[in-house]
Amino acid sequence: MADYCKMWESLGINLEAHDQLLNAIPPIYQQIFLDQINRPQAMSYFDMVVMEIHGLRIQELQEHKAKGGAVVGSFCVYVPEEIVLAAGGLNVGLCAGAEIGFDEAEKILPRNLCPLIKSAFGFKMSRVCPYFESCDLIVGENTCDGKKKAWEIMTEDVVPVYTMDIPQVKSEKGKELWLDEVKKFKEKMEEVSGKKIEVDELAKAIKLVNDKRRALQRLSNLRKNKPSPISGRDALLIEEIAFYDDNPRFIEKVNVLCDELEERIEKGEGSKKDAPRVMISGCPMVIPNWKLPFIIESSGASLVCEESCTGQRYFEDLVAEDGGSVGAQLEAIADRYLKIDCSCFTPNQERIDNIVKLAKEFEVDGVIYNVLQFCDPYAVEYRRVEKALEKEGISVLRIETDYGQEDSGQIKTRVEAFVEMIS
Ligand code: BJ8
Repeated sequence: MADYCKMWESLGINLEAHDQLLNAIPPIYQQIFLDQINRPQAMSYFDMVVMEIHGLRIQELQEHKAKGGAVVGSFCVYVPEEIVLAAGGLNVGLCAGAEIGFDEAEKILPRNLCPLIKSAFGFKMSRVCPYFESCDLIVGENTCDGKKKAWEIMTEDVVPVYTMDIPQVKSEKGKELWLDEVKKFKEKMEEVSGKKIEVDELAKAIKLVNDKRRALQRLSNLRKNKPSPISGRDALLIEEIAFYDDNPRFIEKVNVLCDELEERIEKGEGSKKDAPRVMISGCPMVIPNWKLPFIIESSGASLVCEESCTGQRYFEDLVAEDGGSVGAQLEAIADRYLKIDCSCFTPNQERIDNIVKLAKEFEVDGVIYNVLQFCDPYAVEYRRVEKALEKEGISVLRIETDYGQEDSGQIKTRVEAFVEMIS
């Protein structure tokens, strides 16, 4: 990696702690990703992105800022990136998937809190995330209770957060509220960027983000083949990278990969033909939280789909591209985003139906339901998911875990037994 120390220093990064973080990734990455046999060659681009995770992309963000562009950090797929782009900004996902800085975070947050939230605080408070330090605006959202209260604390004690109010019910009133929030967010982005959002810029941004989602849909659809031409952990990695990579380059590289995967399908290459097919459903898995996918695949299953915000929920719906005015485009954006079936909504029958639909489409033999510790919405919704899958004769295993490795052995034992049962 090039020497980025000066850049990190200028961002106020704690270099010592940051070195520890960066040194921890290569051995894990080697074991989980690089040691796989017969990987698609086009994965080399995504390997480079991970190796340069705090280097090249951060440099690009600084160059963008030097030209007057804003960088916006967010924690949820509900934040409309089209609006950020149309204001000349770049959006980066700030969710964090490691236990870094938990000691710091636990000074102001309860210990018994979802690790995703604690990790976001930990990365900021221990000054090890150059994405966080590059942001001109941090956008939170009122989704689960943990997050909505955490943004209050973050604003008071750490860094100001602009919070979007997400309705809890998809009623007519809920839709109105959400459209209003989308309009307010447009105004906020105009204020941050000093640039008025015009119809042409917004149309381009909608098309660009749709193209990114189309590329991810293409990748996802190829995994319906038997055998899947790509491992689940590689596909998940790409879904994670979608949250911060340069959009045009990412789209091109995903499509190059898909071309290669189509050739592999013709040759019958991919995961073991007789491996049971598994879908993960539930909480997001953000870099570098690869624990569960790795356990599933090293237990002999083929992971073929992620019903998650780092997965289908991020790319399955597109924004209509035919809006002829900013008002119509904002409505189209609001419509598309309100289709996201996060478990924070009630009622949430769409998600239950979608899980069953995906399980059938991907012809899975079983579903592994992934709950991050202390995540009430996904933990409680499990009951309805389990009943719906059982009705269809699809087996499901619920795993509740955090970002630590202490429970890996126990999870592996349970996953192995499940994989054997569905084989
Ligand atoms: S749209 S899933 S990205 S809120 S895991 S912090 S729900 S306690 S991340 Fe999410 Fe948006 Fe919903 Fe998706 Fe809370 Fe659960 Fe933690 Fe979560």
